[in-house]
Amino acid sequence: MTTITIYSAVVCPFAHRSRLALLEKGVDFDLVEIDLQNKPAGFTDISPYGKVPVIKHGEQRVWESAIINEYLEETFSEPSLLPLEPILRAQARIWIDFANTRFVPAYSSLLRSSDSEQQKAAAEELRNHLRFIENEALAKLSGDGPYWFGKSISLLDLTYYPWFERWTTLEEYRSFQIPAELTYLQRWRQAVSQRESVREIANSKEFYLQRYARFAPVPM
Ligand SMILES: N[C@@H](CCC(=O)N[C@@H](CS)C(=O)NCC(=O)O)C(=O)O
Repeated sequence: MTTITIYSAVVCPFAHRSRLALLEKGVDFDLVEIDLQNKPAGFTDISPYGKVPVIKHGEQRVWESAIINEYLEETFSEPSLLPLEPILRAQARIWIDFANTRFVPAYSSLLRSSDSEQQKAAAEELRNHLRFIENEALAKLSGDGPYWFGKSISLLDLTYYPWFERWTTLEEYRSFQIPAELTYLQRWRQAVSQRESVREIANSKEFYLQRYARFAPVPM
């Protein structure tokens, strides 16, 4: 069987998404850890944008974490990580897009900005995004189960969780907590953190605090 190789960096939340998808699918894969500060010569032959994650599957390459995860979903159909109904698949893609275009940029801007006004604006935006996820996604889609789509884990959970594993960096460097009243979100985070796949590759709070300190400048 053609094996998959994933080029990853342990610090990278995007690569984390695709490693989780591989683990949830139970696919055999080889992991190549890339030092992003000192990329191997010729890395762009593998990863045209020079970023992780990228996967090699036989002669083929796929990059961009959300696209990789959909490729894995289509290539390894069991266990399925997307709902079957077209409207729910559309919902899944809407929320994956929300992660990439709104949630992650607000998160990064809060952590990375050195300007206290920008941080304030990013914190407000991120808080609104969390409320929106609580009310428009989890409250409506998760029903009786703890995951995004209820009782079964899906690509949605894997798409967002890496940023929640790193939340300690926002708590420590930006005093930004997930509001306690967002109870669906708290339940979701707890349930995903207990998945075998998640636990298998989880890193400690100390690890993230140490590795992310340089991305979190002190406000000017
Ligand atoms: N949109 C990309 C983002 C990937 C990304 O930004 N990866 C970062 C690490 S978290 C990277 O490889 N940075 C190296 C660089 O830009 O030189 C995805 O979803 O895969």
